[in-house]
Amino acid sequence: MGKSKRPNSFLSGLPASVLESLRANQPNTANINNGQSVIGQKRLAEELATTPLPSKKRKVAIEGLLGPGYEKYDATGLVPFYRKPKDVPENLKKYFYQRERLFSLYDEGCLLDEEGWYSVTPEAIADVIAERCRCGIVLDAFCGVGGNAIAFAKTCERVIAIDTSETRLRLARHNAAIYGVEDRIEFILADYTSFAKAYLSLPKNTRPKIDVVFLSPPWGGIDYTVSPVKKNASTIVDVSEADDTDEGSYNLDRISPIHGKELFLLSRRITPHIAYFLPKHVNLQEISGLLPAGARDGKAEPQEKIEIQEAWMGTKLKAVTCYFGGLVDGQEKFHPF
Ligand code: MGP
Repeated sequence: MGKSKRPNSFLSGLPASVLESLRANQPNTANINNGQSVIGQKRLAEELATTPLPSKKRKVAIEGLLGPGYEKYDATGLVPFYRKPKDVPENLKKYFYQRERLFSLYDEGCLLDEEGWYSVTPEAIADVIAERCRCGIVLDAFCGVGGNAIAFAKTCERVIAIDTSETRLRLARHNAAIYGVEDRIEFILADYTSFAKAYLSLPKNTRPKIDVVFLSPPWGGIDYTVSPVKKNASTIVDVSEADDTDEGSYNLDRISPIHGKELFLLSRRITPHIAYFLPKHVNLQEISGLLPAGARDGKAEPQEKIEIQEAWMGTKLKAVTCYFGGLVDGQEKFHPF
């Protein structure tokens, strides 16, 4: 995989018309890397100003977790930083006990909001994915609190990290600063589908190149393993042990913000090199159906394979990553970077 030259800013490489179109679709579209250009920063400051003033004691407790020199990245106070199980809400306790698997540097002050706690990719898994995706520019379409973006920053020259939540982007940048990689990541507050459509509206030769797209979308909340069976909507089946032949396997229509197949097809127009992070019981027939029929049934050249990598932690299967294009071992020659 060739490394591309590191650009100053991905957003600034886009023409004004695309930025306009992004803003029209998502009023908060902004690059949050540079303090001056943060559209949401003023609003955030106003929100903070309306919250009750902390007591003296509390003030000491929420002093910047990042320490002096890092104030502009510090998101201390946006969400609680838990040190002891007794302070953690009941619904988050099981994730808190795994905190050092999520971020090995958790104790240095990593911050997660509720969605982050249950959906961040554990660091060891994120590192494996990032190694496979080693390239020039990787786009992390659903950055969340930054688990994958931080891992990509260790293997790729540049990371474009997109999320619709300003809070989560700030937490991601804070966490990236703890890992010392914040300057390799460009955090963009936007809706990925609007972003992708605006990007694709550019003439091909003027688009800043994106080598790899990583998709780790919302799966439908913490109950993603519990699926209503379609033929009997009143029956709930626990599918945590299901395989892809079970009627309870996870279907791509449960992904948000758009159907998982549509999300994939949109991303494939950006690059053939896609890594798609999905539930352990995802319906593999559906995954195979993501490729055009000719490419998978021997009727067209080149044949394309999909590689499914299981992500285990100890004895537990956590999720799978589906690789496409040149990310599949042995397929680089059909899909050069
Ligand atoms: P889990 O099944 O909720 O956790 O998520 P665990 O600890 O295996 O649960 P248990 O009840 O079986 O013990 C497993 C992993 O899936 C998490 O660590 C996340 O990396 C990932 N994950 C979970 N959710 C709900 C999401 C999601 O909505 N989106 C994405 N992208 N990843 C998720």
